[in-house]
Amino acid sequence: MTATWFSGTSSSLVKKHLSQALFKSLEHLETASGFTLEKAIRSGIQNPDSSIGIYAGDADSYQVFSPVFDPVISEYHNFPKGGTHVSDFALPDLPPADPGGKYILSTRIRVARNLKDYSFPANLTLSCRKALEKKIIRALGLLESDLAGEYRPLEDVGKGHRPEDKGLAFEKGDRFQDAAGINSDFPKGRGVFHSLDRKLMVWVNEEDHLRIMSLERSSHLSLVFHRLCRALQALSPRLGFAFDHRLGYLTSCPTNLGTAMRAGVHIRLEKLDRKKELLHGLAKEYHLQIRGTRGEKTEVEDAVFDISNAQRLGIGEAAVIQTLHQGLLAIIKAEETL
Ligand code: DAR
Repeated sequence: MTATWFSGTSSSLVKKHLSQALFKSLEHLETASGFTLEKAIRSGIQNPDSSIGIYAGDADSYQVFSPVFDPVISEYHNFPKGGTHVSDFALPDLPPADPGGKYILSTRIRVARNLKDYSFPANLTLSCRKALEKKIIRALGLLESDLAGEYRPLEDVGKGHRPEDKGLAFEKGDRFQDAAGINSDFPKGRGVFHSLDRKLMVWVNEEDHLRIMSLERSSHLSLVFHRLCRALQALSPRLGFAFDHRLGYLTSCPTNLGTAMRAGVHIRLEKLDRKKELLHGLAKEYHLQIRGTRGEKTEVEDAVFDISNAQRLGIGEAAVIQTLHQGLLAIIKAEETL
């Protein structure tokens, strides 16, 4: 299948940057956990409509297969060869972007994290996934104060025995993640943690080992961000996140490298909904991504947009939040002026 893929058509970045000769020069290599280039690109081979087409099976993948990953990363993130990533969580308090709650319905900031000493989700055996889940549950159980909460295995949440489980479960990954091996043994070894006020949520063993989310029904970006920082400060020493001085926090999909952070709001823009070119112009100016109401590859419903940061790599976390804040102020001003 791999041989025919090279002669076929695909819009993915990995197809653009991986020649058959380069593949042949790397196909015999294995990472520390036995991951191969063929496994890394199997999603892109099975889904020619992939935009990227490659996933990492462990932190080592980004070194061993760097002749493939690096050009994909440079093009996707507009990241210079030899570039480095510096984390910066020092965000000053910011005033709520929409104090009256006229436009912004909710704010959600999530980061992806993987543990450096474990294979990533595309390359996990069931026993490793379960051992990893146990390690993460122990760390989550030590969260204190407003971050303290409860872990629910996905196998239980999916059965719907408890009314309070409603809305907790995450879905099985899409066909791209399926082909990558990320969904293997679903829903075993997976689950959701939530603080008692549900303003902190953690998905365990979804596309990455952890998806840590701080969220609330307000436009108070810095309050949501500082809650996330407190959770990261508590979890990081106990779990040991995979981090690289060039690529930042290492993730399954190269699109999430760097901060591995998506910070966004659900915002109702009834006038800009009829002036989308103006909205997209502002998004471009403030490096924002506009998605449909239910996220990636969905439609806008009732003029509610999902607007978040587009930049991930080569920028600090504080700068991402400040740019998003300025962009939201500009968008709200435009909505009010129309
Ligand atoms: N669908 C895969 C990955 C796209 C980025 N989205 C993620 N990682 N959720 C593709 O290669 O198109």
